Amino acid sequence: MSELETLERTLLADIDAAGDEGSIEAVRVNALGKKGSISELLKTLGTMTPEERQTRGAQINALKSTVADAIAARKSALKDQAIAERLARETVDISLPVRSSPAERGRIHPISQIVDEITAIFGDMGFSIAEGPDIETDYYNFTALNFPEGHPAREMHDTFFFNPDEKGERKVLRTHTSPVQIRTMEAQKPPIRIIIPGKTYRQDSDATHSPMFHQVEGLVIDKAANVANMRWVLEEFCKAFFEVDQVTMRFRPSFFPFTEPSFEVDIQCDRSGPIVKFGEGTDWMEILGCGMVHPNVLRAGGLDPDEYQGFAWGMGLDRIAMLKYGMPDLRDFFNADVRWMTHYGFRPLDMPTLFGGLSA
Ligand code: 2NL
Repeated sequence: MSELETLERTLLADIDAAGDEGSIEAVRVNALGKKGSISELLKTLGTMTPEERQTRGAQINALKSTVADAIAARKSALKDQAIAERLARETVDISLPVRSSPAERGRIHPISQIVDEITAIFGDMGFSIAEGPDIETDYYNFTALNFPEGHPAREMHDTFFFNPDEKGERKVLRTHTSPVQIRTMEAQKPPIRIIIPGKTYRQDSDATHSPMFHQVEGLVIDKAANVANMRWVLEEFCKAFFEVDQVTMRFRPSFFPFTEPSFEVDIQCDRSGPIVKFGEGTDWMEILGCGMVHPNVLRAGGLDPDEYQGFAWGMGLDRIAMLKYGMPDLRDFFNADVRWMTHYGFRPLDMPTLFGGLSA
């Protein structure tokens, strides 16, 4: 075997054996670099006779290009291999389940859900929401609402009183949301159409009473607002809220200091089965109280009873929520037990709307 053939075999074997881009570069420098084996051979061409140069020169150049091609091919193969390895190493398994977002896991409390539902219904009828403080003066909680000074009704509300201040005034935790109506009448001109959802407080605690509970009250004041308008508003509300096409309502005469006449309202239902059904059956269930706003209350709100009249109503939310969503004990509402919330809570992105369904 000629000396050139031996060199070619050795170099091609080195190229084959080079396992990464660093070793193939070393092979290239050894063969084709300034002092490489092939470069040294090319330098000998000058010492040859023209005939010798013709045959030997062609052989050396052929060797050079064979080796250069082999190096280039090996380099590109090594590069492809490196990319393939990196791609394999860095793959992401997109089929792995991701952790759910807070918006997926969080839950809306049934009371908040009920308030959102009621807001959607009355909002659709043109009502706005009014709010006020939980700590009230005796005036806004009682006097302005036609509870006479020293009247037993003030005690009947099982009121939480604060210690008297330096002027002897006793603040209270509001026993109903009605003070907000008085504040609204003082602040804005009729026509008034508002609902007031909020926390209320009375000294009472058992399976169906909590010392902090929730109410929604409503108030309409206009020049000719009347009992027929009130019936319509409350009937539309009940149909939308209980998600039935038909309800039968019963208005029984009652007494509240702030309305005259006053009514307690029952809706027809069927309680023979495991769940209460509305709009059918032979039972009645009390759901709210209402009436025409007492002239003294209009006066307290700065309105002339000879010019304006209005109607108002109030309902407890907690009992209604227990009923609508089948929750047996009111005290669980306020225990902040995440298992209870997971079971009874609502998904935050399922907002109640009249067109999309309230509690769907
Ligand atoms: C009930 C009954 C009611 C009102 C609340 C009201 C407020 C003003 C004037 C007149 Cl400022 N009335 N609110 C009227 C009738 C009944 O609540 O059983 N609530 C749980």
